[in-house]
Amino acid sequence: MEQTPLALTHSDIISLPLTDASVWYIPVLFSQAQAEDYFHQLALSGTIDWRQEPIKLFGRECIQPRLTAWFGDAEAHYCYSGLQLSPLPWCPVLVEIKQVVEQAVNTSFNSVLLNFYRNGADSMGWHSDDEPELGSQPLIASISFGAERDFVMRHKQYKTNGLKPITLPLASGSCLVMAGTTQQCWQHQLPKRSVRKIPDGRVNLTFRSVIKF
Ligand SMILES: O=C(O)CCC(=O)C(=O)O
Ligand SMILES: [Mn+2]
Repeated sequence: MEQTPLALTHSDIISLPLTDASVWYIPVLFSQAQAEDYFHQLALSGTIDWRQEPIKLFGRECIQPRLTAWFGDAEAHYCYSGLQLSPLPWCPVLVEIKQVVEQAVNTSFNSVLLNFYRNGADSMGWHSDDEPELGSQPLIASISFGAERDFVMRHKQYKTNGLKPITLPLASGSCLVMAGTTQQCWQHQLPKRSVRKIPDGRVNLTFRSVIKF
């Protein structure tokens, strides 16, 4: 098996052959029953105080097309799309998920950004997770529970280097790891889809480590 930063217990790691990026996909980190249970706990049980934050996009104030929540160690402050986020303290369900993820990817995290896409109409636009507080080569582990959604990646120089965007359908219970130069050289998005095609919700958790300045 190719050298990865991940724990070697996962025989089903798919390494994506991308130029200027280190990306791995673990289709089944959580069983379907666990993933369904976590989706219910996070999205439907009232455990998470979901917010729909206003953000600044190209100088204009907009409402995010999804719900979010930010948890982490007390010092893990984060600035994201012009929002200054102070983390909520870890709750038991997130600690439980974090332990599984940390063991699988052999890395510890001090924060997690939660996104709740209520159906296909909710989305996230093109961006890189390249905020200075994540460091220059962050390792980000992204967990999905609920409806499968397409995750699309494009190289920042795709217009001139001929590299094609790639689309990864992220399954419920899966883990996508982005590391190395991925955030420097690539962007990603979660495009909008029709509600008829995707009537159900999806919760995404991106575990990150904020450098404490
Ligand atoms: O929902 C996803 O899979 C992507 C989330 C993401 O890119 C982010 O939180 O920065
Ligand atoms: Mn991102």
